[in-house]
Amino acid sequence: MTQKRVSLTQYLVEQQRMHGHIPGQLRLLIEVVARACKRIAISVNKGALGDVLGTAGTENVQGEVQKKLDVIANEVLIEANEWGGHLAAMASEEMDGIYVVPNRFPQGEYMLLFDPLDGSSNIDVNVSIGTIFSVLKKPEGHTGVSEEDFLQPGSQQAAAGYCIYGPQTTLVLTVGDGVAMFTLDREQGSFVLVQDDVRIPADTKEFAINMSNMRHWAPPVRRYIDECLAGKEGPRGKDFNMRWVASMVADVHRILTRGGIFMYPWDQREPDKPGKLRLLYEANPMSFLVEQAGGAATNGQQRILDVKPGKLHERVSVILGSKNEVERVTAYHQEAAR
Ligand code: AHM
Ligand code: MG
Repeated sequence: MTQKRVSLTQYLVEQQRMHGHIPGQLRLLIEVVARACKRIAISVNKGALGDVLGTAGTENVQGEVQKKLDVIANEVLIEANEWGGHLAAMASEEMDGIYVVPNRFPQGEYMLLFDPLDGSSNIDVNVSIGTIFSVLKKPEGHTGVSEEDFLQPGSQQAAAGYCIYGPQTTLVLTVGDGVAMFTLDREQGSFVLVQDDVRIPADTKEFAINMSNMRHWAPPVRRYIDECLAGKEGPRGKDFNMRWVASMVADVHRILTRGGIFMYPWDQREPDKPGKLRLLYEANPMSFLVEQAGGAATNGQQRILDVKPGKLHERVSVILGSKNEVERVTAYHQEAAR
């Protein structure tokens, strides 16, 4: 007997029916984001044949050179999402301010944030990249929408996820009731459920960090990595393995699949910045997914989902993944602070 296949649409309808916690507008939003990701996947796969590699010749608000695919993915997500009536506004790594849904379309109650193409440095070298997204509800009690409305802690997210463009194109989603993974069936053109209730093991022997920054790290991060590197003979009494893809989506995907710890901590190169990664559309959605899969995510001091953002493109130090390891690094930070 062939196994019954569950599409993303069916999954969402059944979740809504069973738990009633996916309102119609949110379901539409997720379906539209998934459709946009399919379009982005097509561009990614074409590569040089689609003339999508290389730089766009522009810079984003963070002073980073934009790749053609950064710009294309941003446009695809906006075009797909602006007319459905499910959104009030959008914000993106690639746009300075918020994008308010134009007056000619109805305004919805949700707000969408995204990093349209995460892992930009990997685009031209044919290594896994992805789209990260976070969904917030527009605060009630006032008409219109402003940047201020986006400055909610990650614990308020209604949904979050990413789509990884790797050997397979896989959409990973949480609506606050566990984590599910859907792989794109290209012949059918639909995302098919491949894993429900994803769990991250609490312990791990694998860490992910950009080791070339070691000399710039704060002492608690150095201490943790030194202990891992000391292996069986060191205080941890076991050997560790290292991975660093330089696409957060790929590193997080591995952690959701087999455990591990990912860190992009504060470092001395830019002491005034809390970290490299952005809170609202990188750290928050990934932290929501990781917590929903039984892992943990902190900035060394506190749970990332409890951080109250001060601005749209705020950065944050990120430590996430297998619970016991994240708690260990966080404890090292707390000890150092005392
Ligand atoms: P991007 O959103 O511009 O691609 O930058 C974020 C990426 C993350 O995906 C990844 O973890 C990190 O930057 C890699 O940084 P580095 O090149 O410093 O190792
Ligand atoms: Mg990114």
